[in-house]
This record gives sequence, structure tokens and C-alpha cells, in this order.
Amino acid sequence: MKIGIVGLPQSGKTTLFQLLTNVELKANLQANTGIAKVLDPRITELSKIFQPKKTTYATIEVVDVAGLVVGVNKKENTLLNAIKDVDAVVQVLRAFRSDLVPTADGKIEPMRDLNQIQSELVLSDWSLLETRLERLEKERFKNKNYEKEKAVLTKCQEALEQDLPLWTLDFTDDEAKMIRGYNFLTLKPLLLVVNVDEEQMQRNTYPQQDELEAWAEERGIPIIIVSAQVEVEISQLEAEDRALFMADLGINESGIERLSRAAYAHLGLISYFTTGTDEVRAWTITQGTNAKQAAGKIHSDIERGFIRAEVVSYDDFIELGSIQKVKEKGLFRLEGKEYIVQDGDIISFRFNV
Ligand SMILES: Nc1nc2c(ncn2[C@@H]2O[C@H](COP(=O)(O)OP(=O)(O)OP(=O)(O)O)[C@@H](O)[C@H]2O)c(=O)[nH]1
Ligand SMILES: [Mg+2]
Repeated sequence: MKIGIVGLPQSGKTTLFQLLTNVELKANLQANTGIAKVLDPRITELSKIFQPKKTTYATIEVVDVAGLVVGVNKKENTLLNAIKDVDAVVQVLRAFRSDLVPTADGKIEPMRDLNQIQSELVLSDWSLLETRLERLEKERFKNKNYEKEKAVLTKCQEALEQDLPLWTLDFTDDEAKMIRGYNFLTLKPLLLVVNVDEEQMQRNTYPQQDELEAWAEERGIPIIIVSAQVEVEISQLEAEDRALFMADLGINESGIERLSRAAYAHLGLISYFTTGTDEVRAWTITQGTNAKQAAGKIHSDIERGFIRAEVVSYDDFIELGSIQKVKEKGLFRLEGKEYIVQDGDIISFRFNV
């Protein structure tokens, strides 16, 4: 999975990037890319039990885009090219107060910031769409899908011209397939990160909170609260101190855990695990993936030569403590290729090549 972080200048994007990837950066002019480990506590637990040579968490590729200066000109923001191919867009909204980091007009208004950046994304899509429409006209007599494509692009155009993101539209499967390749930014799943200060975090309140929560709820968009700066500082502490300071802040999971949990849920992703003395590892799949396809995540040979999957759920395994006990209780399952893999399944694939 790949996510792109966008927002107004000085909203805390690069600080969030650092929190997620542990990579420290100076000011950025364009875009930074880094890898965030999805610190699934289940993997940590399995690793303690199996003591493998190697423990592999799932990862998320993170792109941190420099702050978008909005409303300066009506041309698309070329900075946004850096996130054309992401699976989800994360917008950082500034709520934290700081005299050291003044906002452009002295106001802290996350709801307004949200609208400004969303309009910027709409503008970027609109410009992409113009280009595509021009090209389509040129292919008019060659392209046998001309009419259909024209219809769906016009539908998109009408929404964008009303400043509406494309995810507000309903598309048929056919339409969705046609426009998938264009990488429209406002078609990508959106997540909001509100960057609060320490006091706002402790009191669980920030400016325009009600308005923002209502907006997000109506659209089914998750909001994740972080205090980027403070959490970066906490993440650099020793484990014991870390727990203490996190409790003081009122959080029990790290920023990456909270964000990845929200992103997985929002994008319909789940994890299954493979275990052993060599490696304990998490694999990310979409909900509804069957055992044979899931095997293909590891290697295409395992998918092709799939015989069966030996499955035990993480919870059963942890509760009973060993595979032996799981078997005695009849909770060790042999599943065929059509079995729909569940979040937290520990799987061993049998295959021949
Ligand atoms: N007090 C406080 N300061 C913060 C917080 N998050 C970020 N900052 C500070 O705000 C400034 C900007 O943070 P960045 O993370 O660089 O912001 P950015 O959105 O990447 O900025 P641009 O890339 O210039 O658009 C830095 O000086 C940070 O230390 C926070 O939660 N609290
Ligand atoms: Mg930055």
C-alpha cells in the first residue's frame, strides 16, 4: 500500500512522515518517500513465541508532499504529480497552536483548510480531465469506446465544476473500470489526520471539531488525531518512558498503529500471518480474498501448485498457547482454495510445483 500526505504549508506533514517512517528530514521542497512499518502487535506477539530468525511486518509506502499553496493561480499544482499512484490520500489538518509556527492569517481553522485542499485536488483532477477530453476528441473515429468514455468523463466534469470530489459520484462497474487508469486524486480514499497540540490531545478537543466530525461522518471518512511533534519525541524514548508519556497524552497506540488501523479498515484490507522458526511475517490482502489468491501474495508457484491451507486463527492460537492444543480442540482447519481468508488467520500452505 502507498499513501500520500497532503496539506497546507506548515501543518505538520513532514513531522507526521517522521512519526510514521522514523526518518528525520529537513524542510522539503518537493516530495519525500519513505517506508512505514505496520507495527501490528499480533506480529510482535507471534515473534516472541516463535523466536524466528526474521520478523517481517507489513509496510506502507509514504509520500510526503510539500505544502500546497492554494489560491495563488488557477493552474494545477504540479506537486500533486508525486501522489498520482497512491492508494489513499491522507490530509493533515493543523489544529495545534504555536507562536513559533504562525499560520498565514493567524487563524486555526481545520475545516477551512480541509475545503481549501479538497478544492485543490478537485482542480488537479479537472485539469487532468480536460487533457483527457481533448485527447479523446482526437481519437474520436479510432476509439470504439468513444461514446461511453465521453459520457463518463462528462459526468466527472460536471461534478468537478461544482467543486465536488469524484468520490461523491456513483459509478457502474463499467464506468469505474474505464476511469481507473486516469488516477484521479478525488477518487482515491481519503483519510484525515488532525494534528493537535498536547493540551488539545489531553482534553480531546480542537477548533471546529464538531463541524469537521459531522463532515467526515456524513461521508464515511475516518479522522485520526495525532500530536505529531510530541509523538515523535515520545517515539524516541526508551520503551518504559514511552508507555508513561503515551498514557499521559491519553493514547495507547503509536501514530503508525492508529493510522494503519484506520487505513486498513477504510481500504478493506486485512492481514494473515505465516509463522515458523525462520520467519514470522504479516501479509496484506483485500477482504474477500480466497486462500489460493492469498497464497499468490507469497509466491506465484504456491498459488499455481496450491493443494490446501492449514489454518488456525490468531486468537485461538494465543488462547491455547500451542498448535498441539489447537489440534486437540479441533480448531486446526484444513481449507480448500475457495476458503475466504479472515483477518488474523495463521496459515501454512501445502503446494506442489
Ligand atoms: N507545537 C507544535 N509544533 C508542531 C507540531 N507539528 C509540527 N510542528 C512544527 O511545525 C513546523 C512545521 O512542521 P512540518 O512537519 O515541517 O510541516 P509541513 O506541513 O511538512 O510543512 P511544509 O512542508 O513546509 O508544508 C515545524 O517547526 C514543526 O516542528 C505540533 O503538533 N505541535
Ligand atoms: Mg514538509
